[in-house]
Amino acid sequence: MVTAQTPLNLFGTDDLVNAEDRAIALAVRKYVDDNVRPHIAGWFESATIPARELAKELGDLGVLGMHLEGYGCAGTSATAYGLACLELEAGDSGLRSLVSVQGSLAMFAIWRSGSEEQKNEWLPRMAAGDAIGCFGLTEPDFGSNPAGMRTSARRDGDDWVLNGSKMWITNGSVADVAVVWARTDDGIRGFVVPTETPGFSAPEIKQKLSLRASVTSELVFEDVRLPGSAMLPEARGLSGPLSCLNEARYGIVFGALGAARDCLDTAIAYSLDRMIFDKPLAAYQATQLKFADMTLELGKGMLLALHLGRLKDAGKLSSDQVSLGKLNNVRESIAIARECRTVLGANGISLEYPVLRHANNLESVLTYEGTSEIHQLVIGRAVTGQEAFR
Ligand code: TGC
Ligand code: FAD
Repeated sequence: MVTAQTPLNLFGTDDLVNAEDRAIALAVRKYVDDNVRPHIAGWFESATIPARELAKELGDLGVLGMHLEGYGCAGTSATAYGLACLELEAGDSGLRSLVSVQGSLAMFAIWRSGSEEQKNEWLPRMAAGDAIGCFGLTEPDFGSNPAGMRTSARRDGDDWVLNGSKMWITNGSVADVAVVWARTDDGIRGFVVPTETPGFSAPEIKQKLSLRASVTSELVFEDVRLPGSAMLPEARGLSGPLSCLNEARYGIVFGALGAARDCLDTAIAYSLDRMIFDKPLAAYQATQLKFADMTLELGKGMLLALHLGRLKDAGKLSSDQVSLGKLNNVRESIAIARECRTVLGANGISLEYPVLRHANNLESVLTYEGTSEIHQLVIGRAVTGQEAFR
């Protein structure tokens, strides 16, 4: 009998992370274990989350916009941010989504492209979790191809008037501020929209079978009048929103592995307890072959994530490289989650265990922030020089 070790311990990936980043990851893991795990199945089942309370707690934990500098943000390494995403998603993809959208999309857009006035008004409150943000890019008819967006902002004197709608927007109905991308006479521009502005509404999307512990909404703009100062001055064209997506996709490279790790840990523990034909399920070769293959994919994904983290910390990470990580790690994580579900048999379909919840969540993760096919096409373009999107 040998002493068992976890899949990631076998890979020794902890040794690739410095003490400071590891301590941050452990603090996030403890927060998730103490404050999320006891409630998550109930939140998922009822499709309700205490978003405001969670945002405040996550602000206190220091993970909102944690890799940004200044304006109340923690200014950690990119690797620490990735590891935090991993630990949050080990709890639930919905929790990581809340943090991704807040920090990597809404806050990052303002941090990178906003005026000093916009940064000072929103970033400290968002970092503290006192204000929630959302990011409106996708429209009902334009998801993978945001260049076709129809939402428009037209000048009226010094003001802007916004009309149109966005679809599938995380945090939409609970947000205090929406970063909205719209077509103008000057191309695609971003706008900082306080959600209390007349003409703004955000009906929640119901009946989701995935990311149930996350608020997803439509955004509707009916003659939403904004001051001239609402536009993000430094974001011009589609590269404005796409640059924000790189940040959130990077978090998902790590995050998805958290869900996979939780599934694999759960399945291994279950198989050790579950007696089948008079011996533990873990002691059958067919089971161990599954675990060996899943361990390899989890570990390889972690090595890729840490490599991309190092590149990002060195300021060298390209958007094509982010696509490598997003495609591989989400695709492998959902495969791991589904395989782990088989190990649990009928118990695998119950919310008593996290496995099918993670698998269902990963269906959204596979689709948002660029579908797998879009990332395949990005990688295809990188290695052939030929565009195949259109
Ligand atoms: P294309 O002509 O390639 O590019 C237009 C301009 O953008 C630049 N660019 C990028 N810049 C930064 N980062 C990137 N990743 C970039 N990709 C392209 C490009 O250089 C160009 O700049 P310029 O200055 O020359 O104008 O654009 P395209 O229309 O051909 O589209 C390319 C494509 C298909 C890759 C892009 O549209 C795409 O990524 N589509 C997927 C859309 C997507 O991912 N949507 C996500 C919405 S947000 C979300 O899902 C949040 S869920 C979060 C959660 O809950 O966790
Ligand atoms: P489509 O673009 O219609 O794609 C349908 C299928 O066609 C996919 O399989 C796709 O890969 C494939 N396809 C597309 N183009 C090609 C091509 N050129 N070649 C071959 N196949 C192709 N968006 C936001 O802006 N903000 C958010 O906060 C946000 N949160 C989300 C939360 C959830 C839970 C979900 C599910 C989505 C969220 N989204 C958000 C939207 C998400 O980004 C889009 O769903 C995604 O970009 C895909 O767009 P679509 O759903 O319109 O699919």
